[in-house]
Amino acid sequence: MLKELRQALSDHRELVYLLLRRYQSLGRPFLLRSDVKDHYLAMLAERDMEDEEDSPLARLMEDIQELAIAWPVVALALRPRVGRTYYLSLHADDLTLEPMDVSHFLAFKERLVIPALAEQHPLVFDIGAFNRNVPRMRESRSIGQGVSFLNRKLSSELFDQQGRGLTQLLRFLREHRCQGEQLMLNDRIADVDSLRKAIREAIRVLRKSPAETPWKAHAHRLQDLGFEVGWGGDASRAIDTLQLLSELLEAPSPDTLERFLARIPMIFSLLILSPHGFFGQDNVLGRPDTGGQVVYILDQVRALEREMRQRLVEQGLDIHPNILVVTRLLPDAQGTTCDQAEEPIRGTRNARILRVPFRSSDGEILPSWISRFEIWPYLERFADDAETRVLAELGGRPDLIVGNYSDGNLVATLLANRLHVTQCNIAHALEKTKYLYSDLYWQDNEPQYHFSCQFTADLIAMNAADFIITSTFQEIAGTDYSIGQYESYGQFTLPDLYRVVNGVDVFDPRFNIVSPGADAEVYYAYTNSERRLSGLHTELEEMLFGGPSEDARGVLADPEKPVVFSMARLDHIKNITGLLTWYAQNPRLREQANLVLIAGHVDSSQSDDREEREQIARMHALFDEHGLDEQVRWLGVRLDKTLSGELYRFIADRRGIFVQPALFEAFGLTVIESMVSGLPTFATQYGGPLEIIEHGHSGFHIDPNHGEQAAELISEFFTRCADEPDYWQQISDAGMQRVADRYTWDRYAERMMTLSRIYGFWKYVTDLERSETRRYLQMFYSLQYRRLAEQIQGH
Ligand code: UDP
Ligand code: LCN
Repeated sequence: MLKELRQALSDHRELVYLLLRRYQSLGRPFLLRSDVKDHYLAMLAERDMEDEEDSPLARLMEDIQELAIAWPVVALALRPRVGRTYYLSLHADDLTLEPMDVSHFLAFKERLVIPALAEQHPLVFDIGAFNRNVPRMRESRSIGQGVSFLNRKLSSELFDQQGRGLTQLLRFLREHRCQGEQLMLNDRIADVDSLRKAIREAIRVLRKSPAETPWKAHAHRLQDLGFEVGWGGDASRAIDTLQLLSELLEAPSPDTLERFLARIPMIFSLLILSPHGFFGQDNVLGRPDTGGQVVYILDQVRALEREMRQRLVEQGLDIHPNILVVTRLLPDAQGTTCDQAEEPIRGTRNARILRVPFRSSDGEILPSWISRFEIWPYLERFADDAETRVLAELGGRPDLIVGNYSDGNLVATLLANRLHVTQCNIAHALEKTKYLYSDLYWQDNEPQYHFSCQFTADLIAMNAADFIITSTFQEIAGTDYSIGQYESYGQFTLPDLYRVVNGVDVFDPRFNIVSPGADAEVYYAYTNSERRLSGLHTELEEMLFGGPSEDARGVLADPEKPVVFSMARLDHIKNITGLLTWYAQNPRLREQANLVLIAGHVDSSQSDDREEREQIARMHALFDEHGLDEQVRWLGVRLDKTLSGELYRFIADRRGIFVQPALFEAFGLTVIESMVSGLPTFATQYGGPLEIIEHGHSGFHIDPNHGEQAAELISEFFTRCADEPDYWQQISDAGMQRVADRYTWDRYAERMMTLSRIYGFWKYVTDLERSETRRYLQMFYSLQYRRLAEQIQGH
């Protein structure tokens, strides 16, 4: 490989040298993939040369993910395939190319940021040293399919270890209890051979009666044999479960193992953590820091409760699942319910939100909302208080703890550690890749964002989790061209703080892609006439096409035109102002369609968020500058779900479209909501929508950095719709189908419950081996995280 690259450099000496000079002349120490490639292609064009796609030089240029320049030395990060990066140094004078180890590469970058580093031998974080015995996947395509890999691994181990694996399984089956009652196996079965015999006997007993005979009818006899409740509600289900176990004892296969573990009643109570922000059921969407995460969790809880209940019934247990969502109590709740200590979750039997206040170091309760970037000093005390509250509420520990976002995942780590419970992380959005150079220039961002704390919390929580759920593949490992959100934690440095040579490995089997859905009660096809909420249409008509109103700007002069619709929080990253600019600057599109935007507030005095106020000012400036008041309607309102559900459909009735113009979108719930409603959807190519939508089939990708092209694509779509009457329908149908196939909460809940059992078993069999990792992470927490959190002012 290296030989080939050296040959390529020597074959193109002049070109490479001039190219390096060109990079240097840009005067920037770091260049991204796009800069490197653009200048390379420009140089070829200037010299009338073709890019020979398969030549070693072209491949090298294609693989460069990043360049760092300390002239005459250039350090290169090459990423030839997803999840694999290696480093080289290239000397511009003689074009010598040498491999560089990751630590040297990071040190090289550190010196470019801070030439006089105070600490020449910084703290190095290396989790790899602890993961030697953890099985790793090898193929990029396996990333995010951790559970399949683990099933293969576990099933072969059950067989391999001269019976040790099966004995572990037997012990595991004796572990299960609920409310003091023994489940599955009692200690009458001493070893695997007795288990085999007992299974045969139990099946014989159960077969004597009709399939639907309840377990209770045979409970005494089966208990004598060693079996407790949990195998199935009736004889047929119990026989089936016993046969699965028998198959496992005979010849374990990954599929049988998964099906068997999926049936074990292990999860009765669930703790979900989402500490920051306004977490409630009404009037919270669109507030700073609350958006998709709140929607996601509430829908998730409903789906999980259904799934948990169904599984318990099938296994013959009369137990109500218990789900708690623990969040922050906000005394200054601004008209929401966030000041209430407890709130039942609608659409569930027994799930509720518990709210625990943030307290400062002197024990004072924090009254007001603070941004997610400021909350780090409060989390440890929050975890302590939450623990007491949860234990009292559940009468014991939960069976699974699910963290959400960086803060929730850190609290989940603290609690799962103390309570010895399986931990699942959900990131929703990792901030690291959202902000360019947020690691290298962390010190510049520290006063505003405290990324040092957040990234430290992320590293700890990622490595502590038993399993991690992501919404997309790209969240873990990016694409061929861009690095994944988790992948970006693999190797990085916070100059003058610490260096990470192995932060997280995307080939780790703990990663699983389990995508969320859109609430099927609320978001469904515009064609579903029986369920349409036509009673809302007058209100929607007035909202979109009505006259002036205090929370709107713009009155649409021609309501007959189709609507280009977007709805999001008014954050910089959501780029609603970008969409307004593209529309404003494309006369053909302005002619073809109206633009309707639901975002933020029209009156900036109603916003207490600095970033939102900036965006509001920009919106007004664009309206003024481009004279948009007759073609654009901007609504500064927060819609409840029922209304927004009908709104998507209302716009679909009028052959409109939805646009998601974000600079980056981790997943994008609005994208699947609009698609399932039947709106042709145009969404950013940066992040989740790249996977959700198949370009040109179930919607379209747009590049938010090339707004004029995006506007052209949208305009082209309307032109084509005018020429081909079926075109709108075609894209609309394919979008609805895509969501039905891939993004549903039923599927999510089924996967999540299966994963929690398999990883629970995995944790059980590997627990001892992982104590070193736990200790390392605890040390990092105590010595690094706590210090950084304490430095945040005002706590
Ligand atoms: N949403 C809403 N009303 C609003 C603004 C947003 O119901 O006024 C909902 C929207 O329907 C979606 C969620 O908030 O369910 C936003 O989630 P998404 O994943 O698109 O973005 P996030 O805000 O999490 O970045
Ligand atoms: C956070 C985001 O930024 C969105 O992209 C996701 O859809 C949302 O959380 C739910 O996971």
